[in-house]
Amino acid sequence: MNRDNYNQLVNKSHEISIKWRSLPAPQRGEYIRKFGEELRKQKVNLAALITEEARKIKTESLGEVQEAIDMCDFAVGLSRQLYGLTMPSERANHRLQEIWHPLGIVGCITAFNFPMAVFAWNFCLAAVCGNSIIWKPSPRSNECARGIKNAWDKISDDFSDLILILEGGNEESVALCEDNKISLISATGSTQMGKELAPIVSARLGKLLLELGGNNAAIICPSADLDLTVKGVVFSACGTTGQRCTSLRRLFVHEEIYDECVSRLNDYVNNLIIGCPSKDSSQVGPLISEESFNNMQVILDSLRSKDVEILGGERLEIEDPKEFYVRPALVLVDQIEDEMLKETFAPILYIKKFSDLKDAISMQNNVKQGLSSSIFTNDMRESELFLSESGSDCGIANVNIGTSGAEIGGAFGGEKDTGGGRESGSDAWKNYMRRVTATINYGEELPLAQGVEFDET
Ligand code: UN1
Repeated sequence: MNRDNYNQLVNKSHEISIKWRSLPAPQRGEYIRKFGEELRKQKVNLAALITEEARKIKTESLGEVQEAIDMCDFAVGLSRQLYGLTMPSERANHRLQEIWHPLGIVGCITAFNFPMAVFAWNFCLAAVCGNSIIWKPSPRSNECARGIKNAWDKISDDFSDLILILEGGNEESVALCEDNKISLISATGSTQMGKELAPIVSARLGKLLLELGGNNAAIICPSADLDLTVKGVVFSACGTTGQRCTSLRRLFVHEEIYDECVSRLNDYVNNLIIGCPSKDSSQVGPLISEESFNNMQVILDSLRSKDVEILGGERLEIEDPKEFYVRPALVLVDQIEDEMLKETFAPILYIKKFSDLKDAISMQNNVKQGLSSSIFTNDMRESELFLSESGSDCGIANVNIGTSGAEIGGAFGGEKDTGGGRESGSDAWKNYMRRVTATINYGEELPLAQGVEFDET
């Protein structure tokens, strides 16, 4: 990495952040509104870049650009809602107030699988909150990053530098993490990546927002509507070729409906149209790389060596021989296997029978990660238990929908090895600001808090 270039980039980002933060927030929102309009105009072309680089099927690529547009709309509204609380003071003629200010520069590290939406989660909030952003995209997503930057440059007048891209790999990520001038590091990727980067940021007491690995589970109860359940499960497990952090990896099915569920899931998976992601008909595209394919096969081989039953999982030699198409694997386990406890970024779905819902919830929670979870049931007692403090320990808990495909309006993220961060909707904007608690005395006396006396003698 060229240090001079890096320093110049950070200086530019700092300079623009000073100009940008002095604009009233609703004016910042106006820029984001225009950015959203530009993304709408370019939606089809931007989606084509995602399909090109991330190999996502068309409808999912369009959905990802839509997610970025939705974030813009959300942030425009937010630009008039960066509220601070006013609290009653214990002292006469005093007022306590919270004021929110921008942080400065946000460093944003994103992964290959959501090359635009996750950036939009971060940028839209960071920008309305008054920050500039330096974006280190995945080395596999540089064209997507450039596409987004071009859209911003078209509408941003003098504020083009609000988005600066730092292309590269681990070295560039580490440089951002080490740099005191980067107030917040928001990083999306594997748990391993998070564990490497977090100590660097923490050593300088920098702020961190982590969205790391998941090992998401769903529970199917006897009362579930199996038509919607099967569709929800297959989309979550096989959609995006199992390469979402929210992808479904583990399924617990009640014994009463186990055989029927497995047979219907297997039929659905066998009928999936697996093929070139730019074809309208394709439902599942290839894996991102040979390495991903090999990782998947290592896990399946290890299960086979223990005589675990696997349906599918093989490579499909269709169309371009350089692409790695696979049939999603359904792995029927009698007991919890070690392989199930890891996140393999590929379409492998472990299926296990249960008889007691509490056991299913405990198996679901008994992994290091804590991102997303679902229950399929029409029994209110079961769904409420799942959502209660004794239920799912994840940041996302769904009823009668799969684990993936969250809307932007809610806070997105998870617990434990998932990193604890919350991005996107709700009050995630607070991560991108610093809070000032102001106590204002508008009286003529100086009473001290807690009744402390300090009188002249
Ligand atoms: C990710 O895979 O890093 O909920 C993000 C979802 C998408 C975002 C996934 N909206 O599946």
